[in-house]
Amino acid sequence: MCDEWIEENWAGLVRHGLKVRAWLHDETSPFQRIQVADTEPYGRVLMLDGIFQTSERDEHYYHEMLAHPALVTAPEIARVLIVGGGDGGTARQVLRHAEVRELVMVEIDERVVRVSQEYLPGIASAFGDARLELRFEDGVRYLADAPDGAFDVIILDGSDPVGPSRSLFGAAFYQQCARVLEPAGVFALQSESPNVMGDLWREVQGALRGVFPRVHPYFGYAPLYGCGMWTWTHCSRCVDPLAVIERRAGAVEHHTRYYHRGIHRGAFALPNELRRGFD
Ligand code: SPD
Repeated sequence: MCDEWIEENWAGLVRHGLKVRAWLHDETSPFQRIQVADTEPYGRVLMLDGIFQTSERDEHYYHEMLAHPALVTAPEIARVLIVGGGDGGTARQVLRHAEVRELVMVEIDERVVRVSQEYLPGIASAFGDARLELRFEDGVRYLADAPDGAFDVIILDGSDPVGPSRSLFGAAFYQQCARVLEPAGVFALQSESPNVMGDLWREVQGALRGVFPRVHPYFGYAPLYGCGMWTWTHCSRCVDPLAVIERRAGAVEHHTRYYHRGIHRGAFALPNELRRGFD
């Protein structure tokens, strides 16, 4: 048994450590450092540039909450785009929906996908799905070149604003997402935690509100990210995030470990200290 810890240090403010059973992988790709460790509490864990991304034991909280609220509320879900998401967990959830006919996933770093396939095969299990087109390129450039209204749903699954994810934060990028989204579509993104990262959280919400008429943050767990409480945000021109398409939600609930319609409704109830700015 090795007596080591893998630790995330968030902006010099929070340290979150996991007891390591074994180190499995460590490389530096052209974009970032990629590490995988087998840990006591969460099984295998993927870390990018020192930031925890996903783990075998808690990935479902994050990936199910990122994917399904958008996919059970958007009027159409035939054409879906994921920006980021190299571990494959979000793609796996999106592809649970039979109505998805085409999923384009744009990940800048091919090594994240390959390392995930090797060490996290349960999370990276959907890469063989015939509906998936995997592109290794910069999401910012991909969106800049994409035609207006090309996707029914766009999902942004990036890291914190460090390394290659930095350009996926801010009004300029959200504006491109809005343009490439079908007018009645839904854009969903991971939007950090109001705990500890309060300034970043408010910045992201403010930028989204400058671009989309409807912006609804929602809450859940992401134990691996140290702050416990995590948020995602449902953005659109006109879609009510509580108007769930029952048929779709009912079908996906057979597969999910965390997400269901009750969780969906509760997640959009904002804590008092945050909801005031959203009235
Ligand atoms: N604090 C880390 C946030 C990382 C969010 N994205 C994780 C990618 C999982 N597919």
